[in-house]
Amino acid sequence: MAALGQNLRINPDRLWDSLMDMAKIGPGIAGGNNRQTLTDADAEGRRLFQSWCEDAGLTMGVDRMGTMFLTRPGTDPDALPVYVGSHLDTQPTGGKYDGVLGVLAGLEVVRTLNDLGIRTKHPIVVTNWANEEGARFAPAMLASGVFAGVHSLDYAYGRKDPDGKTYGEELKRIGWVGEEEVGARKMHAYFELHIEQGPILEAETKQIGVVTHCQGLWWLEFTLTGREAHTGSTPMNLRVNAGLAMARIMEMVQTVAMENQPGAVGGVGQVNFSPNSRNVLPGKVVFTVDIRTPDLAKLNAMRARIEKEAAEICEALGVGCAVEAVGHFDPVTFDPKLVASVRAAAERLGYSHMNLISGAGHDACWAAKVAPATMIMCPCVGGLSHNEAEEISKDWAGAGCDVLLHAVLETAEV
Ligand code: HGY
Ligand code: MN
Ligand code: MN
Ligand code: MN
Repeated sequence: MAALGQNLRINPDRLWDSLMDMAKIGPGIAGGNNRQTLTDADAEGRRLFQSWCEDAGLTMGVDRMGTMFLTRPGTDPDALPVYVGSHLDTQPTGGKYDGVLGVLAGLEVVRTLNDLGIRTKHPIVVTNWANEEGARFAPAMLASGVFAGVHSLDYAYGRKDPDGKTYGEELKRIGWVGEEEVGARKMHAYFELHIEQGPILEAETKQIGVVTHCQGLWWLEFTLTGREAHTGSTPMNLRVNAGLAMARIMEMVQTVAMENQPGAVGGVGQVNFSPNSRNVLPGKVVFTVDIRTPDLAKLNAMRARIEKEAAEICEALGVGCAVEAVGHFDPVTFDPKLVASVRAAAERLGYSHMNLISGAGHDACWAAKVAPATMIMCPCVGGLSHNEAEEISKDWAGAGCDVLLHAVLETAEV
C-alpha cells in the first residue's frame, strides 16, 4: 500500500492539544479528571467531542445507550466500517488519558486523513462508548456490553448509582438517549488505543504494546449482615461484627491472589458500611471483590474458593453473607490478523514494541465478541492509572496514534 510509508504520521501536537482541552472538562482536585458517566461534565465533554468531529466532516449517530458513533464515509458505501474508539468517561479520581486517548486518537486519524486527502474504501467510525468505567453505574463496559448482546437494554437502564439514580434516568436527563438500536451496527474491524495502566512497557522501555489478549474478570459484590450495636458498651463476645468479617475476607482475597501467581490479581476498591458511624458496629457491609487473570480455569477456581471461604468466615462470626456477580468477562484473545497489522505498523514506523496482555478491561473486550478487534497500548508513567497523577508523554501518545493510523488504514484499505 503506497500510502503506508514510513513518513505517514499523525500530528502529535494537535492530538496533545485536544487531550489538554478535553482535560479542562470535569477537572479533578489534583490535576486529573472527574468526568463520570452521564454527569453534566460528561455531557459537556460529549458536546466538545461532537463539535470537533463535525468540524472534521463526520456525521454523528447515537444509540439508545448513549454511545456516540462519528462516521467518515468510505469510497464503498457497502463496505462495513472500521471502528476506532474508546471512552471519554472517567473515574471519580481519574487521569487525563484513560479512554480519552483512544477516542481523540481516532479523531486524529481522521484529521490526518483529511489533511492528506486520503480516502479509504471502508468507512471509518470514531466511537465514544458510554459508561466504560463502571464507577458510577456498575458493571464496567456497560454500553459496549449491551452492544455485544451481553446485557439487555432494560438491565442497563436499571443500573443504579450510589444515590439511587438509574442509568436510564440520567441518560435522559443529559439529553443523550439516541435513536439507534444498540448493536444494530456491524463492524468490519475494531481498534482501540489505550494507555497500558500498568508498568511493563515503561520498565521494558517499549513505545508500543501489541495487545494479544485481555485478562478475564469477576466483580463479586458481597453484602454482609451483622448487628448494629454500640462500639463501646457491647462486650466482644456479643458482637455480630460484619466489619471484621469484611476485613478477614479482604485478607483471604489477598492470599488467594498471591497463591495464584504469576498472573492473578485480587482486591477491593469500594466498601460501604451502614450506618457508617464511628461508634456503631456496622449492621451491613457492602463491598466488591475484583479478581482477574488471563487463565479462565484459574479465574473461575479463584471465584469458587473466595465465595466458599467467605461463607466460612461469616459463619464463624455469625454474620449473614450474600454475594452477587456484578461484573464478568472471560479472558479475551484479540484477532490475530489485526494484531499482526499492529505489529507490522510498529515495525514499519520504527517503534520499539512488545506483546502485551491487557490487565485492565476495555470496550474492545466486548467488541471482540461481535467483530475482529484488537488494541494498541502506550506506556504510562510509573504504570499509574485510576489516579489523578496518571501521566503519559506526547511522544508516547504520538507513537501510539501513528501505529493506530497505519493499522486502521491497512484494514480500511486505501
Ligand atoms: O475495570 C477496568 O478494567 C476498566 O478500567 N473499566
Ligand atoms: Mn479505560
Ligand atoms: Mn479506567
Ligand atoms: Mn465466563
